[in-house]
Amino acid sequence: METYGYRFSFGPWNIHEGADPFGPAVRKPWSFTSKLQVYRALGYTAIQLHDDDAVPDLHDLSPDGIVQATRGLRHRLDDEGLVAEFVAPRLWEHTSTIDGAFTSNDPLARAYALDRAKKAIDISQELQTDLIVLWLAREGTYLREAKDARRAMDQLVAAIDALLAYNPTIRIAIEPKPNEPMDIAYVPTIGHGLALASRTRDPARVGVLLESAHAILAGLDPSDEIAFALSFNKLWSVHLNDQNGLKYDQDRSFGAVDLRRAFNQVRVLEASNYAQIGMVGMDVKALRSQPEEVSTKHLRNSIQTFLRLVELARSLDQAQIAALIAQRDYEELDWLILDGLMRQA
Ligand code: XUL
Ligand code: MN
Repeated sequence: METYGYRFSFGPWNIHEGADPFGPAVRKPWSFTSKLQVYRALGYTAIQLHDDDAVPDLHDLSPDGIVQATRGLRHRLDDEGLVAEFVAPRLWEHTSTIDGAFTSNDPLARAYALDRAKKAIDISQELQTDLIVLWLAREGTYLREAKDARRAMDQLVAAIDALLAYNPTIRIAIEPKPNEPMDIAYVPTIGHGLALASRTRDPARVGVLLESAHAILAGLDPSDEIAFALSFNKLWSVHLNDQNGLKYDQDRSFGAVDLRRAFNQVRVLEASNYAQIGMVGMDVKALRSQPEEVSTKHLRNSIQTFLRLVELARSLDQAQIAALIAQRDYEELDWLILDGLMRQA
């Protein structure tokens, strides 16, 4: 497969059983091993991992036990020809983090979150990746008056500082999301992520991961969010996918809802040579209706759409576009893009 220099990744949670808040799983679970076995065939060379994707029983293991278990995983990744892109502490499922992790009102919960994030860093070191992703899932409120939003920012900075101090080489990418599971999240956009980064002890080691659906849920255009992060040299990963309006987080295949919006994300990544900067993660989920034996097609579709849009971006006549912009003939430019998208179809 010609990938034009791009490297693609996804996480084991992107092959899933179809459970939603209103109904149970509808597909048989795949073993972790069987997931690893489909990566290369689908065109993916890297895996994204939560800490407990890497070491499922991390709560029961000593620090040494975690290192041993991670080493075993690294051999399995080597065998499949895969590298780890990042490790993300899963700070939203444990009972300790019901009311938040780093911003919980309970000091014991905050200590749990910090300890767990340090374990994720230990795992990342064994997997030979320096990237830690923080999706601050429960850092926000259901009820405004229940927390102090200003204090929450200080708590987030203190937590990130503690992680940066724990390991002098890791980089932390914040993945913003405006809502879900919380009603209102404290770090909803790339701008918030970067502002937070600037307050830490080592801003050069704190960047962002942009997820298309999260930007759309915030009412923003994902390609502008990507460009904003790129302009600060802070786009360290992406979760490309798609989203039909301001609904629940859908994680649709990349480009499935709005092909032009997808094209613009690719166009902006292309213009900054992102292939040399980071990997292209696909945070996509199969529709619940999809039968089990064909439940990885969303991963195939996302990569194919991305690559077709790279071809379109590279085929456009930049001199012609510059001339149309100079003439302010944006209708003709509109047609050039629409025509290109329809030809790709
Ligand atoms: C949540 C989300 C997660 C993170 C991984 O909406 O996008 O998949 O990306 O923890
Ligand atoms: Mn994501």
